[in-house]
Amino acid sequence: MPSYKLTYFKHWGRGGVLRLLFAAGGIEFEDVRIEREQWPELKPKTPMGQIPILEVDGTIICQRRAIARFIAKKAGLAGKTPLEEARADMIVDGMADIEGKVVDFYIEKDATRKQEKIKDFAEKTLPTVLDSLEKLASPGGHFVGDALTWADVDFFAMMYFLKDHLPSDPVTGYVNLSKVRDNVMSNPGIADWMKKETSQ
Ligand SMILES: N[C@@H](CCC(=O)N[C@@H](CS)C(=O)NCC(=O)O)C(=O)O
Repeated sequence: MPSYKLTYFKHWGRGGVLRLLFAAGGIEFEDVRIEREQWPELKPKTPMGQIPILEVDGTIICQRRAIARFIAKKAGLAGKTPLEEARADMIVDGMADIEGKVVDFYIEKDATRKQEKIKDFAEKTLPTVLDSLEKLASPGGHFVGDALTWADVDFFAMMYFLKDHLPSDPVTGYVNLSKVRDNVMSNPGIADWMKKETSQ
């Protein structure tokens, strides 16, 4: 059994989905959550000067989606065929398209500008993506086939983050997407993990 050491900041951000994927697969890992003050010392030791990083038996990989795809494969959540894998990638890459705007409002320091950016994101950017995703999700609540994949978990993780930063829950009113979220939450490993995460 390889050893896995995941390093990220304490908050949800780009690391939340990775922790969830380990939990969904019942895979043990070392969950290292660093303080901001520790970052300058660690940065030069990372492959691309960024976290999250995952150390697998001494080899370090970075880039959130590469790490997530790797864990998904280990957890049996990458899709059952090459076509299913491509479809899961498609959903994840579709959500990656809006990440730049999320980061943009998240790091905005000016309070007025921040609110303007959030409003624009919540009213224009996000609905366009969610309308597409609603059509891509099945009525049973999966993006790929009829079983949980990392695409569902990635969607859940993004919505979990956004719920805390937008004026209202972005998934309200989307029937299929609400089911995707419910399905992710009813995975036993994720349900346990979220209980721990929200009690911290
Ligand atoms: N494309 C990278 C982006 C990683 C990234 O920007 N990480 C941020 C934290 S969320 C970081 O390392 N910031 C500190 C820095 O760049 O010095 C990924 O998806 O992993």
